[in-house]
Parts: sequence; structure tokens; C-alpha cells
Amino acid sequence: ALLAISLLLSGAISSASPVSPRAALTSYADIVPAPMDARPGDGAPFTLHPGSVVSVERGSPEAADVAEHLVGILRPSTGYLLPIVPATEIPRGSNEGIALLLSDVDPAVGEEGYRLDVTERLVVIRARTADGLFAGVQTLRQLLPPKVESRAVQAGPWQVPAGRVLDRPRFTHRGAMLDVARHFIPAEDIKRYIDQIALFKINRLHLHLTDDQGWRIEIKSWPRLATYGGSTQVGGGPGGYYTQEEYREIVEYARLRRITVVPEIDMPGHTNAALASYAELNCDGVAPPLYTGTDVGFSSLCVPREITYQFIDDVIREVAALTPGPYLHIGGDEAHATDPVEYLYFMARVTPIVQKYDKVLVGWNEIAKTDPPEGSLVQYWHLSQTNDEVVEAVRQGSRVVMSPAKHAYLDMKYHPGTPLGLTWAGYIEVADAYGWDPGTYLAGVDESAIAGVEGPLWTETITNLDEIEFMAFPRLAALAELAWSPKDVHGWEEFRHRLGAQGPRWRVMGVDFYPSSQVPWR
Ligand code: TNX
Repeated sequence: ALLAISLLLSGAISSASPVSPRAALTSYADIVPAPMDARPGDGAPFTLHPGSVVSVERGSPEAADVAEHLVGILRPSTGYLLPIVPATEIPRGSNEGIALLLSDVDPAVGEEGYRLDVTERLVVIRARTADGLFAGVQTLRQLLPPKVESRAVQAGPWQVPAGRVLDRPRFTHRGAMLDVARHFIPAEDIKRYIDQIALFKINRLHLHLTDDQGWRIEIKSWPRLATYGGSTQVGGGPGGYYTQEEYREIVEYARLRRITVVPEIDMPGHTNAALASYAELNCDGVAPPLYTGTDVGFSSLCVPREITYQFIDDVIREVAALTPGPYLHIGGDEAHATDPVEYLYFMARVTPIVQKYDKVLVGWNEIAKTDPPEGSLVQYWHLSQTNDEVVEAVRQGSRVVMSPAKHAYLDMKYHPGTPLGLTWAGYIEVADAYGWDPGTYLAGVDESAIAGVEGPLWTETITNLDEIEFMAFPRLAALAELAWSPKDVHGWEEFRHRLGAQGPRWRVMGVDFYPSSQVPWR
């Protein structure tokens, strides 16, 4: 069948089949993030038919999952059956459809890239890994008409213009962070957000699970963290938390979309919810009340008390066991209520706990001053473009995730009239979110030490999924392009037109994006 596929491919390329009208076709110039290399072909477009099949390389359950993801999008809108068949069982001559293959891969695609070939009768995505296949499927989605995202049957034709894409990411870490502590966001909404970010090849979901205002993950050995510490939120609403079962479901839902969940348990500051739940975690032995305001920097775990480290060991053990991904984020930011010398001692105690449970340490850039172990990730959020501590941590083998607040903070207002959001890092219009280079932003940190880019969405002012969508889109798509696309294909003029092409798709998906006047929406 692989032979049949290559015969068909070469046949279709040289065939002089009549060319259908192109006007209605989605263009290779509209893909976000921009691919490394995309070229429209001369041939007739591919058309998905009621009898089309999706074929997938045998022997890879992960590739089969990508095929399931693809038909999960295509079946509801096309109304076609689209059976999934093993790539080797496509009857010769009758193969019309989409093939996902892990063989005969162009080495230029690397570990996470893909090659997509579209001819009249076949779409072929080839990649070395399921990650690459998944990325190729996201490109294919964007080449199909926007109504393919509908959950109800729509009229065709379901055409993809002939052409070829060769693509691979610039950075491996392409993240979105969601603060579910200031306002609790139910698991169902997290899943919708995962669907929305996956389309832009984002592959990390960082969940800020704990803060002063709420503890959002069930910990069996310290049950009051969730039941009491999770019982409210900013403004005094009822809050909430994920049971361990719900958290596992989120992780699995993300995994099927090739997204790794990075759980954050923030410490030693941002811990009022924990301190309120257990009096023994406080140096004076007195539990403070729950907190529903928006101040930062007033709480700290009790560094000299031994029970603090028993508590952290229990929490990290349970969270690590629930999290198949390699990362565990321990926050470390804004510890203004922790003595600076005690902060260093605290991190020296906590770091081995993270290592004991086999996780890679991740922290906000304040941890750079604590000698993080080689291979740690330092998440840079400050305003300055120089930071000696981060340069030194990189010299010691840490890598950097870039989330500079002036560009990457999805909770900043777009402009003075934006109804939601904060302003401490400035206004961030779409052009500001796009207009920086993660590879050179931080002086003295070489691009080779940059793990990637992440867009944090803090939720002091954001209460539900609609508001998350409004703040995240379109800016997260801009960050996704910085994280994925090679530097030489970046360009604001081209980008804003590509972005405009996402409008119809977001409308079909029901994404409540901010219709920035900087973007020529279609
Ligand atoms: C700073 S950024 C914080 C958060 C706030 C955010 C609001 C960082 C590591 N800490 O606690 O929610 O500003 O923009």
C-alpha cells in the first residue's frame, strides 16, 4: 500500500486533471503558526468524499490516537463515516483519503515536524513521531474550510488545495499557563481550552493549581487543602477543586492532543489557602482566614518547621504520581513574606524532593538565585531584558521558558478600554504580543538555552471560559507562532493577515476572541 501511495502521489503530480475553481479554497499562506516551508501545487485540489478513509501506520497506538483525533473533527461536520484503516490495507487503486505515516520520513522534519503532501486523491502526512503527525493534522485542519470545525453536519465540498508543507518547530516548549487558583475553572472548560490551544501546536499546558485564594487539587494525605482551601476564590465565590480522578482525565485529554500538563504547586509564597487549611504549617501555629482579595506577596510557608517539608513531600509525591509528564513547577515567585536567606534554605530542601519523585524542576525566574540543578527550567516573567541570576543559572545548565510580562502576559489589557485584565506590565495589543524575539530577548542568554515560549493567563479578573478566550485569542496564536515558526518566516504584516484568516474558524468553534482592529478579519 505504501507503494500504491507513492504511485498515486507521483501520478497525481504529473496528471493534467481539470482544475476546480480555487477561489473558495483555504490558502497555504493562512496557516498559523507559519510553517517552515509551504508551497501550493499546480494540481487539482484534494476532495474528501463520503467513501474516503483515514489510514494510519500500523503498530503505533499513539499514531492511532492521532487518527482518532482527526476523525473526531471530520466526522461530525462532514457526516462521512471515515473509517480508520491500517496503512497496509488500503486496497490498491481505491485509496482516496488521508494517510498518517511514520515511515519514509524526510529527516528535515526532526522529532516534532512533519511533511504534508496534498494531491488530488490523497493527503499524506509523514512524521517521525505522533507529535509530528499531530502537528501535521493541525495544519490540515487549517487548510480545510472553517466549517469543518462545526459539530453539526455541513454541506461540502471538503477540499484542500494541492501543495506541500515541510515543517518543524523552532522551540520544543510551546506553552499556555492557566491560573485556576484565583478563579476556579471546571475541568470541562479546561478541556475546551486544550482543544483551542492544540490547533496552534501548543504542547504544554501549565496549570497554576495553588495560590493564596485557592487550592485546586485533591491531596489525599492533606484533604483539607482542597475541601477547605479550595472552597472560595477571588471575590468570595464558591471556588472548587479537581478530584484526583478529574485531574487524571485532564492529563489524559491533553495527552491525546499531544499536550504535556505541567502542574504548579506555588511555594513558599502564594500559600495562604494551604496555611488557612492547616494551622501547623504556620510559624505561629495559627491558621489565617481564607483570602478572596487580589494582593500578592503576603503569605509564606514556615521555613524553619520540619512539618513544612513533610507536607511538601506528601504533596509532590501525590502530584508527581498523577502526572506522567516530566515536569513539576514549584513556583517560587514573589516570596516577599519569606526572609531571603530562608528562601535559599527552603529551595535547597525542596529541590531534592522534586528530584526524589523523578521530576524536572520548573520555577519562576526567582528560583534562578537558588542554584537550580542542571536541566531545570526557569520561567522568565520579569520586565527587564537583563537578569544576571538567570544568566548564571543557564551557565549551570538550566534552560529558560520565555514569558516576559510585557509581551506574553495574557491577563494584561489590550488597551485602556478592555473590560478585563490588569495593567501593571502595560497594554498588550496583538502587535505587542507578536513583536519580540524569544531567542534574543534576554541579554546573555543564547537561543540554544531557550526551551520555548509560554503565555500565562492569571485570573484575578477572569472568571470563566468566555473571558479566558477573549484574553487568550488572538494573542496566544501570536505567541504560538513565535514558539513554532522559524525566525525567518516571522513578519507582522504577513502574520496579521494569517491571523485574520482564523476569524471564521474561531466563529465556527465558538471562540470568543478579541476582534483587534490591528487585524484584517475575514
Ligand atoms: C504576578 S507573574 C504574579 C502573579 C499575578 C500576576 C498578575 C508571577 C510569577 N506572579 O501572582 O497573578 O502577576 O499579572
